[in-house]
Amino acid sequence: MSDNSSVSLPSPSLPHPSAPSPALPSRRLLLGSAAGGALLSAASPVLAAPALAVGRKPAPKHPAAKPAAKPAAKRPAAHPAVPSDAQAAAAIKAEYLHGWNGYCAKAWGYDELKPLSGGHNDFFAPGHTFGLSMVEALDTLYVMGCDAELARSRAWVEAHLDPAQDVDMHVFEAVIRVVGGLLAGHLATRSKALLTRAREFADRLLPAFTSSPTGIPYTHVNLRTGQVQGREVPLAEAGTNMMEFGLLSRLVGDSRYYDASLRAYRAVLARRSALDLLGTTIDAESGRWLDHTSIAPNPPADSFSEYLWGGGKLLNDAQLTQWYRMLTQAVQTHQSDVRGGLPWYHPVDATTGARTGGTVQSELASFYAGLLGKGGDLARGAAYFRSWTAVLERHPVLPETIDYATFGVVDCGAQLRPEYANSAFDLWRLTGDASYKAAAWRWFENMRSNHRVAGGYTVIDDMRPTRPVLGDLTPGYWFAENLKYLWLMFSGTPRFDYRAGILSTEGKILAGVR
Ligand code: DMJ
Repeated sequence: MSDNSSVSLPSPSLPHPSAPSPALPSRRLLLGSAAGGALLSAASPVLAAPALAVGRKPAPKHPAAKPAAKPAAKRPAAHPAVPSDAQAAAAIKAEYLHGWNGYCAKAWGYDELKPLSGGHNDFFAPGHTFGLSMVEALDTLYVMGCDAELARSRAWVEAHLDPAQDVDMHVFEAVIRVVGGLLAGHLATRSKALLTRAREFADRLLPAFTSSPTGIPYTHVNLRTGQVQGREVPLAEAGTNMMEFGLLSRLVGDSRYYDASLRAYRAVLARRSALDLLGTTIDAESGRWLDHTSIAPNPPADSFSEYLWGGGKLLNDAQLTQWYRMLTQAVQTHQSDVRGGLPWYHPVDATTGARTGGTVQSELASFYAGLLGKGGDLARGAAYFRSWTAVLERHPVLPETIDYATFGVVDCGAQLRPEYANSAFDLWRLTGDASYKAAAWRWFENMRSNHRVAGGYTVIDDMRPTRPVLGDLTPGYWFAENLKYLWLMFSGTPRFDYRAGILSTEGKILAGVR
């Protein structure tokens, strides 16, 4: 993908909670604020990770205003010893609570924490809160046995979460984060109020689907008025709703949510090329492709096929599974690349199959290793996981985007993302292979060494310098995903059914919570 401009995402018509990567389009690249702040000790009560700021002054109260010198980024440890499961689980939980306590202390009731400045961030719209980090955290708190924290969050959500705010809501993010979070919270706690709230949200999101002539959802809908906007729809946003909407339909006995999701899938799949490939962006009103590039498994295509597999599994729907297999086969046939024995995926013109770009890959694509494994192709999944592990051998944390021909950094952010750990979890669950636990532990150590600050965990704006430039944000998904995958791998918690559990793209446990 030498010429990434060929796959650039059309600008959304509304202010977007995500910002485009300079190299690959990303609908979920959350921005931290300007650099600043000092990394503090990464010590944990159980496993003393090396302190990073020996002799350093504590972080100033508002470091964003005046970037502080930071200690050197921890280079990847050769292969750190993996502690016992019990020790690892305790360390993982301690770090989760470190982030959680930061949120509670400085951003309680708001969407997201800014752990350096002690401020907060409105994820969906300025001046509006959905208590996003709490919603994202509900089922993680449950499986970690943090019952007091869960009760407090549940009470806030039940009392204060308002699904009728005058907000132009980003439908994709609202479905995977809010509807999914509420459903997972309901399954974990049996709270009827959480299920009711999930349904209220879904009802207010539905006009994005039902008022679309094709059934492909508009990107935004006003929760209060039902007014829709955003007809240029990235592929993943057209399809990443089946797991939440299908489950909701089943739980409340109302097929409208499942039907809306299926109609959107049908509309997109009917427009696949003769090669069974899909483009990147589609017009919700005309059904025409606005960008013919097949960019999977990179964003913004990534979770479109993830939800065909997940929906098929969760809803026992053979049609969805069959679509997953068809699209996956096409991507393997037309987009596979191999460098140094490692598999990668390059973009092609969906109609002709001609290669349209060079060798750029988004970190977000690393989820695909686990998906390939779950979809039945363990060999390819394991090989793609090795590709990303090789990148981690080179860099202390995974950059947002790399050039897979050189492993060079293309986008130097590191947005505290969970995809590599997600794949480690999926592949470990499928195989029982301890090497995935070792890989996940190493990833955890690198995260703890590089993203931990006194106030919680934060994104990195530039991971290239030996003293990385920190951003100032704990993304909501950090509470849903990163440490949940690790916890489930090491804790052996009885609160999760390891055989039957099914998680959404946002790490929500939509089946198998006990
Ligand atoms: C999360 O919002 C979800 O995992 C999504 O599907 C892709 N990745 C982001 C975090 O990186």
